[in-house]
Amino acid sequence: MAAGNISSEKIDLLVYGPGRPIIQNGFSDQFVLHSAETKHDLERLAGTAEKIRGIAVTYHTVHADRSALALFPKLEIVASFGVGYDHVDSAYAREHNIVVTNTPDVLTEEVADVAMGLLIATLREFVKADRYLRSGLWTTQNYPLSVGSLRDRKVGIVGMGRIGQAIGRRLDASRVPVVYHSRKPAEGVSYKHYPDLIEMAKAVDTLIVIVPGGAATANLINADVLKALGPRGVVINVARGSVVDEQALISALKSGTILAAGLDVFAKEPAVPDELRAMQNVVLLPHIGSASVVTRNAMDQLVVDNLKAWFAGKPPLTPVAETPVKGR
Ligand code: NAP
Ligand code: 8YV
Repeated sequence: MAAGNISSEKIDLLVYGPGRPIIQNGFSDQFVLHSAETKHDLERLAGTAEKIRGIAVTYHTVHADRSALALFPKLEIVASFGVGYDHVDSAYAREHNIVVTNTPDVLTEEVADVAMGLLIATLREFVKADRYLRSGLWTTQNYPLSVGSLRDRKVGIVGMGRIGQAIGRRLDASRVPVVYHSRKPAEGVSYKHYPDLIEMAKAVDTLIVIVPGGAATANLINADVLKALGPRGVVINVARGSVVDEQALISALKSGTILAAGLDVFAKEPAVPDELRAMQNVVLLPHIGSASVVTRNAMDQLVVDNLKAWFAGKPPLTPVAETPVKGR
């Protein structure tokens, strides 16, 4: 990767995706900011594209794929908002000496809170119970006992990285036994590691999915995994919709192959299949894992800080594994 420009020359940046005030207001007048909300808008940039040296990708539904990145011959850095960057072509970036950064750590505890909340809401039927109260039914009869409970569960976490470990800490505090699946054992983690996901699914009754999206994890949670999980099975997905075979999940929920699911992410966001929306044994959230003001502000600021560091000739703060920065 070439060193960033530290002269007084203006630096052209592109904000690609929805506008985010902390990012848009985060730069001095040494920078010239351009914007494109969608991939279609990139075509409008015409001559400007040739000047762009840094891009802030501000949402995971905006695709910074090969054809998009190829429009920017002088591109040095793509600073992506969010820890997951499956929507950014990091292989293209690596081939073209472009550094990619993401926003790890600042959202870890927030997302783990949502995973834990979603698990409890799914097991103890919070959303259904809320609807019951609002409809006035409580005045005639107490809400039925929930079939699900955290008390008799064993959880298999799929992905034992930063967020997986933070979820594990919450389950430890709730005295719920934890095991995990990942390709290799996680350093410093004492839970039992299952290199084979089906074996783990057979050994537990609850899966919490928190791996990256992308080709390597596409449909990782498939019909065989759901069958192995069994009729008490609960799936919580806070990773990416692509990680769970959505049709297989719908079938498993309908047939009683598994008991219930709590989903923060979907295959084709913001579209959610009608079949899921009609089910009573699911809790559905609109991808809100990190979506609090405090955490989103911290993520925005990390996007800004990565770009500023790079153009001050310093190493970026949080480069992704595919584009490590050497010798800055
Ligand atoms: P991380 O620290 O990089 O952890 C990723 C974990 O997944 C590691 O344990 C890794 O272990 C495992 N993994 C990766 N590829 C795998 C594969 N093919 N099969 C099995 N395990 C695999 O990432 P993180 O910070 O915890 O974030 C995880 C993901 O959560 C993000 O990439 C993002 O997609 C999602 N997320 C969602 C929200 C939300 O709003 N719902 C918010 C934040 C993050 P190995 O490499 O050993 O396999
Ligand atoms: C964000 C996320 O909502 O960090 C991630 O990987 O999924 C969420 O925190 C999303 O990335 C916003 O683009």
